[in-house]
Amino acid sequence: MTIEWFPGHMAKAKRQIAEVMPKVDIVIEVLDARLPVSSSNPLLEKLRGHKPCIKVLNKSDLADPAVTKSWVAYFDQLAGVKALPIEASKRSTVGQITTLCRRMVPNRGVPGKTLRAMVVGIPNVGKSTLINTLAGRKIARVGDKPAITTCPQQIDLRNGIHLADTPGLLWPDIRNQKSAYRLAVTGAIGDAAMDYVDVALYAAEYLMKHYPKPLAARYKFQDAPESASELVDRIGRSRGCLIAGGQLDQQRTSELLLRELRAGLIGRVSLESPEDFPEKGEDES
Ligand SMILES: Nc1nc2c(ncn2[C@@H]2O[C@H](COP(=O)(O)OP(=O)(O)OP(=O)(O)O)[C@@H](O)[C@H]2O)c(=O)[nH]1
Ligand SMILES: [Mg+2]
Repeated sequence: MTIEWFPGHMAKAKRQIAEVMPKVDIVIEVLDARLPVSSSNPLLEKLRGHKPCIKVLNKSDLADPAVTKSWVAYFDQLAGVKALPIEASKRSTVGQITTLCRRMVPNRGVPGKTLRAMVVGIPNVGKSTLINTLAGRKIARVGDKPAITTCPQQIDLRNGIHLADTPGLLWPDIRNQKSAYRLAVTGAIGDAAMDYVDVALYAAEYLMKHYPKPLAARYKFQDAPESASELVDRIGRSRGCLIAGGQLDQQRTSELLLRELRAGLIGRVSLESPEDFPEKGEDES
């Protein structure tokens, strides 16, 4: 299901988070490690005020490890913030969140003083997977399509920490064109919302610039293509994505490229790095 974020939904989501915020000691913000800024919503910074925050860089298995490292350094500089790369389904990586919570809120999480945390993030970023791993049991529904998790719950992690599952849903902030494209590349905003061919061309151009070697290895070419459309054309032809008359099936090729990129088949790819910010020439209104 594709979420359509209407002003009414946004106002409700904001109100729900604002209501829970005073009741929590720490915020666990789930971001996509491949695009930690584009997968955040700046509103959260306003809502959390001075509350400590762990920025969890999830899906780090799909992200470029060197870029993830520079994101951790970037976020760790911010007051009251610690960043942690994780894979939400892996207990070994998720366990560090508990340790960090205790360190960042030292007077809580002890007998008689529950440490209260809230998981927040945009759709499909891995909130439910993370909550299930933290709880050690299946509590929240996990889906591969963006969908709204309803049904508010308080989860006792049985280690002095209580978790509010919902409301922690924020909408992706797509006022910035680049953010919109990056989110679309990962599938975080509904495929219906953007033109597949456009998104694939954006991905192709980005990969040519930042990941030429893995790209050449995956699609087996010797000389680099000269343009994004040439790259898409070559991929399509080599995979037999053609329509009558031997013309390229652009739609099918675009889907193939995005599917393989999202599955990590082109390698571990990050879509933005700290050096990209602040971005110039963008409509930030
Ligand atoms: N590769 C990879 N995939 C992940 C990871 N964490 C979650 N996913 C996948 O991402 C998709 C979304 O995960 P969910 O846990 O449902 O995300 P959510 O934030 O709860 O989504 P909504 O309920 O729609 O807001 C699922 O297909 C998960 O399997 C991870 O660390 N690595
Ligand atoms: Mg969910």
